[in-house]
Amino acid sequence: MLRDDTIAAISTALGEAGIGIVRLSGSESISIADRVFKPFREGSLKNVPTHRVKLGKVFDPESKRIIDEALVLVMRGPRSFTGEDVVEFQCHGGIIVLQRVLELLLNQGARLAEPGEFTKRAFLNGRIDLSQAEAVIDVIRSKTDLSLEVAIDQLEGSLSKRIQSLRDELYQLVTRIEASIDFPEDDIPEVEVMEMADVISSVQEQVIKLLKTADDGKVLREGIKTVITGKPNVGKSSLLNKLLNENRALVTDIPGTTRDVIEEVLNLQGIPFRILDTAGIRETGDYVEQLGVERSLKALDEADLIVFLLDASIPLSEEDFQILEATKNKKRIIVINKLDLPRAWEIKELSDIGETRIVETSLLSGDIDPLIEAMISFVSSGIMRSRESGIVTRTRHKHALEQALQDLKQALNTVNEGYPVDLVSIGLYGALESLGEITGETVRDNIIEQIFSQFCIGK
Ligand SMILES: Nc1nc2c(ncn2[C@@H]2O[C@H](COP(=O)(O)OP(=O)(O)OP(=O)(O)O)[C@@H](O)[C@H]2O)c(=O)[nH]1
Ligand SMILES: [Mg+2]
Repeated sequence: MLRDDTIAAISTALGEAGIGIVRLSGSESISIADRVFKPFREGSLKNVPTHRVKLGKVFDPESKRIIDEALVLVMRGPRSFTGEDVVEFQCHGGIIVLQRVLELLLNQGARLAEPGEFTKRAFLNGRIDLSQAEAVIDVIRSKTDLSLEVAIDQLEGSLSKRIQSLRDELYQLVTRIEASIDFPEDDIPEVEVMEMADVISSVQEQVIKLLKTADDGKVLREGIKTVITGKPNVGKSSLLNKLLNENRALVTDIPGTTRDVIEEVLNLQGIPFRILDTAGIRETGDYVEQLGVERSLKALDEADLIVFLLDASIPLSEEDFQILEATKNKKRIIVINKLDLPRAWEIKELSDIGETRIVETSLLSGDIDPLIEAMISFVSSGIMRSRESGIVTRTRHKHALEQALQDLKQALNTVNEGYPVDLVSIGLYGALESLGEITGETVRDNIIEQIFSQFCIGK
């Protein structure tokens, strides 16, 4: 694909709004923009200094019809987001207006941008590295203040800097090893075995430290998948509604009310919880309900946290024990509900629940603060810790760090076993390459394609 052609896209969300932005990037940006724009005051976009705004009319050069009034912002490369000449049209925020302006630019020779292509160019032109490009998506998709904070941190280069400094340490070591191999007669002292081992284990420790943050990082980026489960009619949908403080899901006294999975995001002290209300689990002859139950079971399987509801007012049943068994290896909180009604069983009848937290409440008349507290304590301590030391949020980064760790272990082994130093450098090169995948120095093209395809058009 050509990299110096000029791309265009609508960069704001499509819908009615005060303003909407159409963006151009590439060597022809300014001349293309100039052909469809007439400033109210004299002059043309071609001689506008960089980072200046002009107010004027956007018009169709063929029909001479005016399409909109707009503010046009010119940012000349390399001092722009993409590193190329960029022009932004700040138009009125209507769908048709923006589409007409975009069409004009395409007619004048721009090409419609692919999803994420602006950010991709920023990466390819060295304005940001790959982990920063990924952070751009994370900023856009942040679900809570805390997720945003971590994403901005990464965009500012916190992860890149840490990875870069680890790579620097390894590079220096490799260079010295190679020098001692290449020029033995030049009297460069062989790198001391102890010193090599020190450097490698220090890098190794830092990689381990980063890896430890990965689970919390994933939570902040993707949210904690929290599945509300239990047999029919125990109050699952009532709980969802109470957590959200709105009547999101249907609640009736008919068992089997919820058929499909309902998902909503809930922000608890900055931690995003993706709450899933599911169909009550039971054997059923109803085909549609059966499909719902299958979805519930699948959700249980993928859950990070399970909130398992039991009805205190009716005796425990076979279904309750089956769900108890099915969730025993998962992180879970048991909620005993309907305590406003006479109690039909006692907690001790729930044999073998291990460490599971139990919360007792009435969703009809009680409060759910103890449950919320249990949900937060399930995650927050780790997250608070890792905020201080930078944080790994992506599975891709986690895998690269794990690979680097393997290579470092191997390198350390060869040192300790007294193998020739050139064998040590093989492990070090492996680690360098794995770490470089995070920042994008050594990453394969298909991975880059895959990363940018997750973006929306116009970003
Ligand atoms: N008395 C009493 N009734 C409750 C309580 N919580 C929920 N209910 C009632 O129990 C019935 C079932 O509530 P839902 O929230 O629909 O139960 P569910 O688990 O989602 O049921 P399914 O979707 O059928 O699996 C409704 O009539 C609720 O009003 C409670 O704490 N006390
Ligand atoms: Mg329900």
